[in-house]
Parts: sequence; structure tokens; C-alpha cells
Amino acid sequence: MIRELGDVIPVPAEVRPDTAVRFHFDAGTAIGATPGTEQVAAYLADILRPATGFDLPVTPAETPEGSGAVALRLDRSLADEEYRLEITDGGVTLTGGASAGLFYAVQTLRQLLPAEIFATTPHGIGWTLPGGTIVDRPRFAYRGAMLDVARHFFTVDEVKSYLDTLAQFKINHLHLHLTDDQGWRIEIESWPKLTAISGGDGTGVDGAGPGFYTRDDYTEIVAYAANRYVVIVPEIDMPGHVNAAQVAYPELTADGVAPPQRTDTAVGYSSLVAGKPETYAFVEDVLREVAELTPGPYLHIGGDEAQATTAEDYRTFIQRALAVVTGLGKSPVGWHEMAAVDLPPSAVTQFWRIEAMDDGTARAAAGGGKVLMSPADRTYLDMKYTAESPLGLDWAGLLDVEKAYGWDPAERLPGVGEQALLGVEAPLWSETLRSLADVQTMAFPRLPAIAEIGWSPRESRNWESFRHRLAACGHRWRLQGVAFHRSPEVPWPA
Ligand code: IFG
Repeated sequence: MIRELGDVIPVPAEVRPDTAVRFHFDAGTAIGATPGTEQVAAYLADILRPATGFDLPVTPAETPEGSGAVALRLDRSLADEEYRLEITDGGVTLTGGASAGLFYAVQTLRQLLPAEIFATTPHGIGWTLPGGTIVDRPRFAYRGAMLDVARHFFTVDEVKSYLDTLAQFKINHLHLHLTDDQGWRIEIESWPKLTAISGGDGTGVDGAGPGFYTRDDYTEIVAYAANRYVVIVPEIDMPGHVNAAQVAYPELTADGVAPPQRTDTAVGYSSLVAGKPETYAFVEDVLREVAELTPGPYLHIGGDEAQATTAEDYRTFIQRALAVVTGLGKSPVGWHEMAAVDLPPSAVTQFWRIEAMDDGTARAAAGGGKVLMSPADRTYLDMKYTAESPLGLDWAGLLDVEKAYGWDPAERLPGVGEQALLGVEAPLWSETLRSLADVQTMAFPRLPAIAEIGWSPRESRNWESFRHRLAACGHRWRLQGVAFHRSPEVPWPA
């Protein structure tokens, strides 16, 4: 069964089918890599070889004409993430503005092959691509997912698996929520007890989340993400959500007494002390060490649910924390409460609540600041699909696939239009999650909906088309061992 050229998630910007044309991969197909495309060419060969059983040799090709039937080339006149995919009887040409665009051309090409391309052993099925041309580019620069590894810890391999799947939908940022009341999940050499105590046994919700990333682990995640053109955004949540830090270092509390370890799911009860010098020694050391390990431009400082911090202390603290981040040469990201203070130009406000009006975010946008849209009622993947969902919460309402798809970030907040938007991000909080399968079940198929909102032209989005394109993902996820929710909204094949 030949797929339609536009049968891709996210739906491409321009699809020009040529139904008179097909391209068939066969044992003689070669891949030609023009200068600068070698890494993506090797990646393309790697992902096609197992299921096809073809050699698919990669040969250097000075020009596309001199290459094999599949040619990769760069065209610097395109934007980095922009690509062109041209499929003719005689060959396939993948053109990218940079390697990222080429990588996305490969993701699209793979989606146009039969689902069996995800098999790990050779299948005799015909490896045929529909003919025509796709020209594609993202609507927003930031298409993100967030994984809460504090309430429940997920191993390096589990994070890698999540990266493998989300990269297929052209998601290009993974925000790791590394610290919270229940656990501290990243090693800080200058404050070793943060993980020695609050990354150890018994940490996490119900004590079920022990674990932390060493500096090497975190570096491994960053590198793995980068090879999939995903930027890691680390979050150190402050001044609230700090009980785990205070258990490890009581000097971070007002009275110097360590609070009890917390394994429940309450929020809003802990706070750093804005008036104590120890607080800023802590903040400076932690953010410096995280910045050293983070090649990406963003450091997320949290800022949410600081009910145990007075408004004045909150402003004092946030202003100093913002200065530490910009002093490290990074762009600060914060949940939208941060917009209570005047923000530096590079700051990104992450909108997360469900009230339509939030003048802090609108004020930040009016000041030229960028906004990252994560309205909980549309993007929080820890919301239950239905009341019967065994996993997840429901404080922001139930979130089925159609609701996750049927909204637009430019219409969400008065005063926050297209130009103010950096993009969208789908957070997945882990209070109720205990395994990678739980993460996948909550993320798929709703994360692809957020990915399409972040990537595709607004006018090309269509629920009927999307739900049918989603149906084709079911077989692919099964072949990859990715758990997913068989939502009745999607016409999954038998
Ligand atoms: N809100 C809290 C999270 C998490 C979430 C669960 C934010 C920014 C509810 N803060 O969302 O820590 O508990 O849905």
C-alpha cells in the first residue's frame, strides 16, 4: 500500500504529489553524500538497512548529480530547519538548509515508507515512496516536550528512548524538570548532598523515584539529544519546589532545620530564603555547574507555585536568579509567574495555567519578551484522557486527542500573538507515572498533536486529516515497542 505524499505528521507546509511517479529502494540503491551531509547520510543508511536488508552504501558525492539514487545536499539559502524532499522515478533528493533540515527530510521520508521500515529484521515488502515534492519549514522555532524526572526518576536509557520517538515528530527541545520537593536529580559537585541524599533511595512520589544523573549521565543525554537535533533545557525549580534541596542542606531554610523528606504530591509549601546569603551561593553554584554542562541557550529557573514565598521576596529572588543566568551567558526560561518582575530581553516566559487572562505574560510580550505556550488544559500530557484513565491527574480538565489538537497558541492569550510566541511545549509531570511505558502512554498520541501545532502552517491543520494520519502511527509504535493509548478518537487499523 503506497502512502500519500502528505501522509506525514507534522503535516508539511507544501505537498506537490506526482502520482505518476514512484521511487523503489532496491539492493542496488546507493546514497550520495555531498560535503556537510555525511552525518545525516550515515543516519539515513542506519535507519533503512535493518528492515530492507539492503547495503545502501554511502558514497561521497561532490554534486547531487554525481551521487547514487538517493542524494543529500545542503542549500544555505534555506533556513536551517527547512528542507525539500524530491521523489522521482530515478531518485530521491533530500535538501536541507542545514543538517537539522536534512534530518527532518529523513523523518518525513521514513514516514512515507511502509510501517515495516521500523522492523529490525529484513522484510520482503516493496520499499516504495510516493512521487512528488515536499517543501517544508516550521512555524515556530521551539517545539518542545518536558519530562518531570523529579517526582519519578527516569534512567538515561529511558530518556534516550523518549528522545528517539519525539524526534520523529520534529520536536526540537526536551525540557528536563530536574529538581522538585521530592527529589534532586542532577549531580552538583560543589553541593554533593543534593543527590547523595535527595537523589537516593526513598526519594520521589511514594518513594518510588530513586536515582539521579551524574555529570557524565547528563552529558550523555545532551549528546544523544543533539544527534537528533533536540536541545536539552534543564530546569532547576526555584524559589518554590525546593524541599529536596533543603533536606540535603538545612542552611537553605529559614531556621536551619532540615524539613522531613516529602514523598506526597502537595505543592506550594517550600521556599528558598530570599534574604539569606547562603541562598545565592547555592543558586550561583548550581546554575554555574548546570550551565557548564548545557550547550543549549536556555536555563529554566522554574518560579512556579511559590505560595510559601512573599511577593516581595519572590521578586527579590527572581531578579537575582535572572541575573545569575544572564551572567552565565544563557537565556532564562521561567514559568509565567516570573513575569511579576521586569524581565531581561532574552528571558522566555512559559505560560502554563488555564485562565485566559494573565497580564504578567502579556506584559512580558508587550515588552518584547518571547512566550512559550504550555496551557495546562491543552498541553499537559499528565492530564487524564478520560475519567477512566488509570494514569494522570485532572485538575486542568480531561485532555483527549482532539482537545490537544484543536487550539492555536496565537489565540490563547490576549496580547500574546504570533510574533511574541517562541513556540509550544508539552509538559509531562510524573506524580502518577512509574515506567517508560507510562510516559509513552500519556505522550502518544497527544504529543504528535502538539508537534503539529508547533510545526505546521496554522491553515493546514485539520482534525479529520490528523486523526487518519495518526492511525498510521499505531503500527509504527508497535514495531518500535512504544506503548500508546488506543484512543477511540483515532481509526486505528485492525
Ligand atoms: N503544577 C505544578 C507541577 C505539577 C503539575 C501537575 C506547574 C508549572 C501541576 N507546576 O505545572 O509541579 O505538579 O499537573
